[in-house]
Amino acid sequence: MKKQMPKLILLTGLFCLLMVIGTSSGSFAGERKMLVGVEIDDPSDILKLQQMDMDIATEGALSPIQVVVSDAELAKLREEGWQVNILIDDLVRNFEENINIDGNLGNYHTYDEMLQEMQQVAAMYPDIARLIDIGDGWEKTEGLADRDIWAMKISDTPDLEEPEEADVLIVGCHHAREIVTVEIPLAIIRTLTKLYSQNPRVKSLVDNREIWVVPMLNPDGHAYVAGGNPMWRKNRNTNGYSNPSYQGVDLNRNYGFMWGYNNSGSSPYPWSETYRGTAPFSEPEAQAIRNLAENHDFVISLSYHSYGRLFLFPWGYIDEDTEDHPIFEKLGRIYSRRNGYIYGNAKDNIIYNTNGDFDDWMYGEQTTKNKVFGATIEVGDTFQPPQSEIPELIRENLKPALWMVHVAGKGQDYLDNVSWAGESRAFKGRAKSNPYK
Ligand code: 0X9
Ligand code: CA
Ligand code: CA
Ligand code: ZN
Repeated sequence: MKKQMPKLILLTGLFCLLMVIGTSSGSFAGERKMLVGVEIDDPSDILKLQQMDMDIATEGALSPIQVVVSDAELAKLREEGWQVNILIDDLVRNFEENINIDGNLGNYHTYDEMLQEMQQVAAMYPDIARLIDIGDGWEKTEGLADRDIWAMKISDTPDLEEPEEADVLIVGCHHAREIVTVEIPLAIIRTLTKLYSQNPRVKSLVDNREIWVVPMLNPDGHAYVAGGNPMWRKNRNTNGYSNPSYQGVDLNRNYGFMWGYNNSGSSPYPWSETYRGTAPFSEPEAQAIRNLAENHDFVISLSYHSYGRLFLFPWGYIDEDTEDHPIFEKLGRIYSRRNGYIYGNAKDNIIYNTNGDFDDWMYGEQTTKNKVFGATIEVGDTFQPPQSEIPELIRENLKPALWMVHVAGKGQDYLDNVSWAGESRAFKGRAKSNPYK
């Protein structure tokens, strides 16, 4: 007995030491992250921030730019002469107090809550809804967790592929921390199924389209956020590292069109928030979308992100318009006519350049599949809105999303003759190519 005491103390001591090392070596476990506003004088300052590998939280070129920083990054910005204001001084504490109030994300859906709701909908509306497993999160491919990527197909005769019905794809949560982007696709699922028997317009959409809704493309990242890492963006691929600062691939940089075109629109380095992965479609989550898109004839796709109140479309990789620019602009005008979201592309300076993103591949890849009018919607205007704001954010995006589903089956003639009656007074419309003029 006497001999064992010191051993136990020694072991306990060693254990405590390991605990300390364990938390302090992880970049964020113990480290404070802040949300700050950085004043800029010119849109080119955004490129400078990108080159410093800053974690930019807002889009647009309007000052101030919101950035997620550690203490060291804040010091560096100030040293280099940037004007910086702290907006949220501890994002983890803010998350636990305002978002994760009950340990299961409050009214936001966790992965389990989402799956449960999708299972209920599929069971209640078997004539028009099919729940389909379209792939695995990275952790499942490694046997580390058991999360799947779930799609709901909504259409009449949902087991049949009906070529005369236009296909539409709606995806949420490429980025783990953008948790409100799970809620909008889920609301679309609820609306289409619940109102099918009561609302003739909804019935007509469901009967005449094949609508695929994937509320959570990044289930592992989302679970990591729910577990108390509110600023996690990427998937949970370890990239072969045990240090969390080197982990994760940005799923919205992993698509195979102009992948890695340059190093400002995506990063070759695993520690970056915009790490593009080792190869195009290296990640199982992006592969799931590739397989789905190559096996269906999507006409329009909507990818939900947050935040910025924007409707974005290609190109992302260069500052140029696509051949179909007039069509994209019309889609943007329709989407935003009531909610006042601003529409445009990287050339319009409302968004920084990206390469390997979902929209560019959806539209640009035209050999393994047809071209798809891929748009990204940046929901709302705060990073993780309090749960009380979820209904309003759903409301301002629900009808616009259903209009897109409608338009997908209508073709050019419809777009040429669409009526703009009822356009919002708050309508801000097309982005000015230089927001400073
Ligand atoms: O950086 C991104 O992936 C998106 N912004 S976010 O803050 N949610 O991360 C923007 C994607 C832009 N895509 C296009 N311009 N098509
Ligand atoms: Ca919840
Ligand atoms: Ca059908
Ligand atoms: Zn995003």
